[in-house]
Amino acid sequence: MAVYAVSDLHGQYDLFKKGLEKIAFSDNDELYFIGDAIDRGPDGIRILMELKNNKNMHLILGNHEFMMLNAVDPNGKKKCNGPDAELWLYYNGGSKTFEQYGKLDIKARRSLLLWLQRCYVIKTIEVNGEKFCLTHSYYREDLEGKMYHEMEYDDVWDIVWRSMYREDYETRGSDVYKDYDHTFITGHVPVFRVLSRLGYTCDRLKIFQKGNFIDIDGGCAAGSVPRVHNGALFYRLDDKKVFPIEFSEIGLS
Ligand SMILES: [Mn+2]
Repeated sequence: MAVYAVSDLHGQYDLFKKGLEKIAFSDNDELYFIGDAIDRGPDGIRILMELKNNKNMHLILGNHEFMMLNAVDPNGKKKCNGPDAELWLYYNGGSKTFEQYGKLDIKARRSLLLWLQRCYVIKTIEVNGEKFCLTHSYYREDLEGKMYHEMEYDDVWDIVWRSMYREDYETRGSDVYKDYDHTFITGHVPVFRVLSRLGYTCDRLKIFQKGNFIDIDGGCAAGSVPRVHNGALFYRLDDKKVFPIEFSEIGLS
């Protein structure tokens, strides 16, 4: 039995399946998806449905699921007129997700929204005596272990949008991790972008680590781009082994 994490696949269902195959994921294993399963890529709703339908798969919310929850009709109607609708549909690749969401029947849409509302935003788990804090991006001690529906909009916003590696003023954060003894597993900012910000080039698909902060965002938001080392990064918490899956492995590159 092993515990895995993956994040930011942004609708790349084929990479998701390839990754599960590569790690030989079984009923005895656990998978934590650390946010941004949807948007930009082709099959986000399909990834969400698979996470929802498997007892040993768990979603920690990302800013894209957060936008979706605040964009679509809360009762499952095929409408998108919530406060984040424009931000989601036109600026963050949500239109593809909304189209697929609309193909579900109203019962399935309601059930999906209920499930999303019961997902955690920050969750700490213990593997081999080591504490791993799973969060899409930021951390606040007072918000640990809360489900989405138990939190205020602004508090969720802080966790899923803010980062010490974002460049825009609005979402820029500081190193909130260094005062804790957990190992933080996060996504949100693609590793190649973090590296370029720090003045390094990204020579292959890999995780980024600084002290107790780990970023496993393989950069699927960009889709398959020639000469960019992006794809999925499955991370096994038990022994810290990384399983990279490049777009070329599903016939794209
Ligand atoms: Mn994100």
